[in-house]
Amino acid sequence: MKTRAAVAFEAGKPLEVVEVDLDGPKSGEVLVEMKATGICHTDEFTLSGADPEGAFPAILGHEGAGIVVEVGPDVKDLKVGDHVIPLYTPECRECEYCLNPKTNLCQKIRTTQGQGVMPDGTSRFSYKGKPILHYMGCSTFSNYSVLPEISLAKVRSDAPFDKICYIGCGVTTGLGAVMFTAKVEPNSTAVVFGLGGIGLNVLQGLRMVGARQIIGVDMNPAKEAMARQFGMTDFVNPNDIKGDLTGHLVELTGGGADYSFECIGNTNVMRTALECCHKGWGESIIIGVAPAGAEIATRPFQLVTGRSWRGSAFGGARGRTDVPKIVDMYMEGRIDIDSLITHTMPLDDINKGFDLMHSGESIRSVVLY
Ligand code: NAD
Ligand code: AHE
Ligand code: ZN
Ligand code: ZN
Repeated sequence: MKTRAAVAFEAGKPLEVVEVDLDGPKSGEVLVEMKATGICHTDEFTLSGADPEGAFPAILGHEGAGIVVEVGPDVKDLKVGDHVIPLYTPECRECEYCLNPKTNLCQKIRTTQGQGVMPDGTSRFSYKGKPILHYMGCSTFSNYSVLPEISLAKVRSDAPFDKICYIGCGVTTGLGAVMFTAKVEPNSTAVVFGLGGIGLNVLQGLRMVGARQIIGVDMNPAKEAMARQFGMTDFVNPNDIKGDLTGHLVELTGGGADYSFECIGNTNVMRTALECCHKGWGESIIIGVAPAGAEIATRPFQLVTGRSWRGSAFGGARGRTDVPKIVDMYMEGRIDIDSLITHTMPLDDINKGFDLMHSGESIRSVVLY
């Protein structure tokens, strides 16, 4: 079939909306009509050329929601008409990783997914007879996309696509980092670095679990108002701090934070995030994705004295199990997604979504098909 898609032909160039060819689903695969997709900072990261796994031409996008329109042979748990959210972290429920409760990082198809192809090693997309690569197993910047069944969470059919697409990455990453990765206890103190599409969801996760002090750090003062609406109790703009930011945060938390979350992808900030944690027990969670070649540093003494450094991918969530529950949380009014979707646009204007991210004007832009 033909489908309209925003294609990343080259790193650092705007996307081009063209009609591409899409082959039907093979064994274990599903054809999805995408109804909406968010634009995450990670799409921008890959498009910029900073992603070691970035390969072109490709159809980016990993924060979608849509409807199953065709199932391939051997598909067990999905049928035509099901509403689904694509999962860049699949859940096969049988690999060594899925069977270990310590991780959500299903590895069943990770190698081929990272190469931009389906599990059989080929792409379903092509343009003018040449293959176009998939991205993060999702390619939600295409009106129609083919995904493995294990990369789709079935969700309730009364949830609005234009809001729940954000659960495909940002919402789950932020809430999950608090609930699944850090398992933050009530009455904790926390510092959140970067109050964008991820950090604001960390804030609402912290409020939900009953953290008592929630400090937000961002260089953009325009982020303060929205962050307060999402549970931030104190705002720190590093540019306003004379002297050492780490020391300031340690003082503000009365000795160091119980938890910190880095939601930027800046390795210098990652160091501050670790070192502002409380001696003896403070945990720092890295969420931000740093460019190829970047490395983190600290004095090992920081770890020897009881701080720990951890990372979180997709908030530690197991997609097919946890994503439908997060959709329920939204439908029950327990989390706010609507306020975070600051801009919507048709596919033809997708590059405006990237411009709004660069200028810091948007939290989330959502493309409506
Ligand atoms: P965003 O652009 O919406 O937000 C980033 C925020 O950081 C902005 O508000 C910006 O003003 C602020 N900022 C930038 N530099 C700063 C600095 N030095 N000090 C303080 N604030 C600073 O991005 P996002 O969509 O929220 O994504 C954040 C990061 O999380 C990205 O690196 C993205 O790739 C990553 N991410 C990771 C996962 C995961 O599973 N680990 C999932 C989604 C996104
Ligand atoms: N491809 C990059 C790493 C990118 C990365 O860390 N991705 C996160 C999700 S970001 C979503 O917005 C992730 O899930 N990582 C785990 C994984 O298996 O990719 C690189 O550095 O090579
Ligand atoms: Zn993302
Ligand atoms: Zn698995």
